[in-house]
Amino acid sequence: MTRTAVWKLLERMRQLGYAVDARPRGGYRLAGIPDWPLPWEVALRLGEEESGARPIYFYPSIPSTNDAARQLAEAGAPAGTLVVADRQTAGRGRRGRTWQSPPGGIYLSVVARPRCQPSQAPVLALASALAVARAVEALSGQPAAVKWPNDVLVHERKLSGVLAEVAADQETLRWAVIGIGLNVEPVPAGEHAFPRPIGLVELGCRAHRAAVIARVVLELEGLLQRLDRSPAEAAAEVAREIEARLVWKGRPVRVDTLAAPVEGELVGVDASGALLLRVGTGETLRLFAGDVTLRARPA
Ligand code: BT5
Repeated sequence: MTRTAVWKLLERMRQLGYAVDARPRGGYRLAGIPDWPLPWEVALRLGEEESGARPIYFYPSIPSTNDAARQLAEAGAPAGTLVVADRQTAGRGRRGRTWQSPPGGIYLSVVARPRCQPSQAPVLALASALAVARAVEALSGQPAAVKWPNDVLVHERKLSGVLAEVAADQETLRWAVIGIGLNVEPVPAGEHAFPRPIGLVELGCRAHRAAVIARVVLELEGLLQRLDRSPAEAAAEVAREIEARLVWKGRPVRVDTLAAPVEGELVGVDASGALLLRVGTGETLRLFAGDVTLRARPA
């Protein structure tokens, strides 16, 4: 390469936030990488340095990574396609709720093409929450809990939320998009009165966002592969591991379902991803969607 070509590349790197020291007759030294989870930084940590191993899109700002990933999935993007953003302007939770997405957080969506049937979608959401919990535990050294179906909590405060969306034709799942939001810095207070969200920084985890994203994706894809290969065993494993981390297990809760709220004792989850709730009649209900809140124990 000519000197000018090298110089041009270094300028481009500096523009992207890389710090490069230059010493006359000595050469160049990489002195620092930008804080952004740029695609090649994520690929490097996935062990996929070869460019194009999987499509990774990075946006400094985007309405919602899930919306972008859904469009890509619909247009035929391969499984593993990743959409990452520094911030979202219209981050979504479940049931039309908002996901606060300030700059510097972790917002990612993965396109998956699981072989399971649409009825097995709930287990995908649970597997995704488990993947986040495992990654957080590995990176922070602290136990993570899961609030069914999709919240990852540490110290009973919400660190991460998962939004799993699927498209199906009759008996087959065309695609799934797994969206994960993970707080780095504390999220500005506002619509969250209780429990106050928590961020990775507060857990003492200062890993680069690209490393966190790679770890979450590797855990997630490991679980998805196992679900493809041996669905029954993998689903049972997911349920077991979720149960071990399940908040409010054995406690009286209320579940707001799309229909009426139901109250009972939270028994656990099963291999289809359903929440098991023992109600007053002694019967155990299986619930596939809803929001769980803790009830005060009756006096
Ligand atoms: C979720 O919904 O927890 C799923 C959040 C998924 C977000 C990711 S980010 C990447 C991808 N792109 C998207 O547009 N979405 C996904 P839900 O269980 O409905 O919880 C939403 C509730 O969590 C809100 O109503 C708030 O109370 C609370 N919340 C909002 N932002 C939060 C944050 N940053 N940290 C903790 N809690 C938050």
